[in-house]
Parts: sequence; structure tokens; C-alpha cells
Amino acid sequence: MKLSHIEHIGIAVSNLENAIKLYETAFGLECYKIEEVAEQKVRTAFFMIGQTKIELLESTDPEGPVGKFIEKRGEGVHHIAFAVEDINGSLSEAEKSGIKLLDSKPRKGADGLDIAFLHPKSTSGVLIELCKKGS
Ligand code: CMX
Repeated sequence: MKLSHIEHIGIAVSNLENAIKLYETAFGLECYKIEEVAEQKVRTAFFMIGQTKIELLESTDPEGPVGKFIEKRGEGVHHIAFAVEDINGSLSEAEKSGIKLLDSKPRKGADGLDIAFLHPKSTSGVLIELCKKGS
């Protein structure tokens, strides 16, 4: 698998507007997009730091993945996204290495990305997303 860079870090927050304010005032970043991803039951906000983004995630449903995460573990780092050249090839390689896939093929994620998740129980407790700019 060939990773090019950390595309984004996903952070689960209870209140998106309050968290946006924090990143804008305390860290001097500019929110360039707010997007709802209905399929994932989240509202997201994006900031750029170099070539890496911060993706703030607010749940729109307590039963969604981020709602359950906050209920169980509170706010905090939710996932790390690695940019790859070839998601399908990377998923096959991950599976061959014994990693459990949450997505067997890429799907559409926020901010124009094709994405696929790996199960945190097979990656040392970290939810990893593989992603590539969608065509
Ligand atoms: N990071 C690390 N561990 C996590 C986790 C995360 N983000 N989310 C859940 N877990 C852990 C839980 O703590 C729990 O561990 P224990 O069994 O030790 O208590 C275990 O995984 C199971 O958790 P759960 O609450 O029962 O949740 P589920 O098994 O139903 O789902 C997961 C967990 C990772 C499979 C699910 O959240 C998932 O499919 N995530 C991928 C999709 C996603 O996260 N979408 C939101 C972001 C979308 C975007 O960026 O666009």
C-alpha cells in the first residue's frame, strides 16, 4: 500500500458551531466548508493546515457512528484518514494483511472524497480511513 500523506484527522464534537468557533478564534484557522453527510449521520466542518485537513464531526443521530462514539468515549479524535493512490488495491492489501475491512469497496464521503474504513479493532484501536479525491 502506498500512502501519500495524512489527508485529514476526524474529530468528534458535541456542538459543531462551538467547535468551529474554537478552531477559528483559538487556532486562527478558517472553516472553508460545512457539509452534511446523511448516509453517515454527521455534519462536518473542514479546515486546512498545510496539506492536511481537520474534519470536525457532529452527529445528527445518537445511533450513528459518531453519536455512539461520543456516548461511549466523549469528544475527541475519531479517525485518521490516509490518502492513497489506489483505494481498491489498498483494501485488498489490507485484507491480505489480516485487517478487517468496514467497507469492501470505496464509497462517497465528505469533501469530494472516495473513502473506505478499516476496523479499529484490527488497527491498534485507531479507526483508519483510506481516501482518494473522487473523479
Ligand atoms: N475509534 C476507535 N475505536 C472505536 C471507534 C473509533 N472511532 N468507534 C468505535 N470504537 C470501538 C468502541 O469503543 C468499541 O470498543 P469496545 O468493544 O472495546 O468497547 C468497539 O469499537 C465497538 O463500538 P460500538 O460503539 O459498539 O460501535 P460499532 O461496532 O457499532 O461501530 C465502527 C464501530 C468503528 C465499526 C463504526 O463506528 C463504523 O463503521 N465507523 C466507520 C464509519 C464512520 O465512522 N463514519 C463517520 C465519519 C464519516 C466521515 O468522515 O465522512
